[in-house]
Amino acid sequence: VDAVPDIAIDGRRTIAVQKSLLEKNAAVAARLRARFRDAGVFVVNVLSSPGAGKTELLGRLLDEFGRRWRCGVIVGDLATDHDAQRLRGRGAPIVQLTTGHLCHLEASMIETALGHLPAGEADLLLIENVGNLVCPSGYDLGESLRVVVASVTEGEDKPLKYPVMYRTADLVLINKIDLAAAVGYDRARADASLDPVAPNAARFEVSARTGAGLDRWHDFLEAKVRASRES
Ligand SMILES: Nc1nc2c(ncn2[C@@H]2O[C@H](COP(=O)(O)OP(=O)(O)OP(=O)(O)O)[C@@H](O)[C@H]2O)c(=O)[nH]1
Ligand SMILES: [Mg+2]
Repeated sequence: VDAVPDIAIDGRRTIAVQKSLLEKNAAVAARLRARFRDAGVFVVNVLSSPGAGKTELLGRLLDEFGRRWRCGVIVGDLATDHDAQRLRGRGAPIVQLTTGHLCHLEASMIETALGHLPAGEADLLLIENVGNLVCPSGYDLGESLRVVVASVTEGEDKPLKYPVMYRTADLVLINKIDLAAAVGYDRARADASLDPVAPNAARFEVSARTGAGLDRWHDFLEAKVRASRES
């Protein structure tokens, strides 16, 4: 997790509190990471702006893996259980976290949510974070893989405008590629925005709607899960 830079707003400095919150979160995340490692659980934290397609992509993933792997899903939203309802019946238990005013998930919430998943750990735990390109980036959830979903309808410059989020990504899924022509998506400009902030993150173009590109993403994930089991 990146250290939060010291920022003066109207001459006041509030960052010390943020730092201590992040330190507390990091300690819980470290505990979670050890627990997941001991239990052999591979954990994916999925982040994006609202509506980029996190739930749709997770639904597709469950359709592929839900009956082959023991999956569990934790979804976070400010309000409603809409995402949990969409994901139910696809081969995995779902826990919906509603955060009220909080714009991100924290490691302690994941610890609590684990108590609501069936006994015996999963092979693959999927976490859908609250839709937000800013707040969730600083909060480690003990994950093995951090996936940022960028949809083509958001504008190609978003990685440059929200660099902290993209800097933490292990993988960027460029979703809604079926709409690329309709919105005049400029691939070269998108790459030029991603290159400075996420040079080492894998990038796949996908469409959760049509299924285009999903095989590559699913194969990538399967290889990661298998590699983590062998290590
Ligand atoms: N055309 C198209 N629409 C998509 C695609 N993926 C998702 N959508 C649509 O985009 C809308 C938002 O998708 P969600 O899966 O709810 O997005 P989300 O990131 O989970 O949204 P929040 O949880 O609210 O942050 C829905 O109407 C989806 O059907 C895609 O690949 N192509
Ligand atoms: Mg969602």
